[in-house]
Formats: sequence, structure tokens, C-alpha cells
Amino acid sequence: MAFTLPDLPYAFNALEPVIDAKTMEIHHDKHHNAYVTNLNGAIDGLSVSDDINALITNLGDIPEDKRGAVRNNGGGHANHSLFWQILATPGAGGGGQPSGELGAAIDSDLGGFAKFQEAFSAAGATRFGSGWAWLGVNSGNKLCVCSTPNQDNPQMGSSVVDCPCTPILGMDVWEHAYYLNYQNRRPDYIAAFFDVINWGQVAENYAAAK
Ligand code: MN3
Repeated sequence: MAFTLPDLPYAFNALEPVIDAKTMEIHHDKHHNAYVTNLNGAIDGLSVSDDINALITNLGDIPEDKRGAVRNNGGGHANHSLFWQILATPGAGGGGQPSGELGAAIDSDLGGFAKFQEAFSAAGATRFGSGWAWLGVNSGNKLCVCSTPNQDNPQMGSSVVDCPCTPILGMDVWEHAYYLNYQNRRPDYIAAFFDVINWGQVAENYAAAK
């Protein structure tokens, strides 16, 4: 059993000008690929779930000497597999605001889209070093916004993360996600990121998570 690198669901340049083609190519073909390769190395010889989300939800089942590698690289694989899905070409599925059940839940649980945008941006901007900002569904079936360091994922649970939830939208704020275009200007990347969020996919993730 081995995990595989999923194909990008669009061309490397599909998200320009928000995310440039070279960044997407290196991010997917090198960074994500390395997480998959290293994850497969870590689980070699172990009997584990072939569902990446189940695997990282049950890190306690992984032998202690492999657990850190599975946390980092399994997290990296899960996080990036979600990340590619929730992005779309600006103006052609990417950007705008969610409607329907998700839009209504953002209003009722988070105080409206403007407040969500503010909280999600702050979660990414204030993450020191490398990590992620998340929109997720918590155990009370409410939307929540949080951030995690490194490749931690909110599904890893309360012993690992501050905000256990099922993530439906993730924003990568590692420098490798934006440095070629934005250099040190992480806030500019975060502001532009809203133009490539695939709300249709996030709404599907929401329906599946709640
Ligand atoms: Mn990344």
C-alpha cells in the first residue's frame, strides 16, 4: 500500500495572476510529492489505513518512532490534497462569496462573510513561521476558523491542535506557497487568495462534513 500524488485539477498557470505557474509547479511536483514520498517511507511495513484523512485522525495508532514523520508528511499530503481542490481560476469558479447552506452558516456561525474574511485572514497572517489557516466544521456542527503550525491538520484532534474540526477550506501560508510572487508580503498573498477560493467545492466539503 502506498499513497500517490494526486494530479492538479487544472493547469499550473490556471490561478494566475494570484498564484503564478512556477510556484504551482514547484509546490505540487516538488513539495507535495516529497510529502507523499516521505509518508510512504514512514509507513513502509506498517498496516495502516489507505485513507489519508483516517490515517492522520488516528496518529495514536502509529508506532511512536514513526509518528512524527506521519504527522508531518501525512499532514502535508492531506493538507495539499485539500488545497488543490479548493482553488479555482479567478472569475471562473474562483472568488466571490458562497451562497446556499454554506453562506447561511457563515452568517449564523461566524457573523457574516466580512467577519469570516477578517478572521481567516488574521489566522493566516498571525501564524508565526509556517502553517495553515482553516475553515472547518467542529464537533458541535458549527463553522470555525483557526490556524495550525507546520503541516498539522485540525483532524489530528485536540491532543495535537487547538481547534479540532473537519477542515473544508485551507490556506497554505508556508513561504513556498507564495514567495516567488509576494516575497515577504504574506498579507498581500492572503488578500489575493480570496480571488481563487472555489466556493462550490468548499460548499460540497461543508455538506460532507456536517
Ligand atoms: Mn505547501
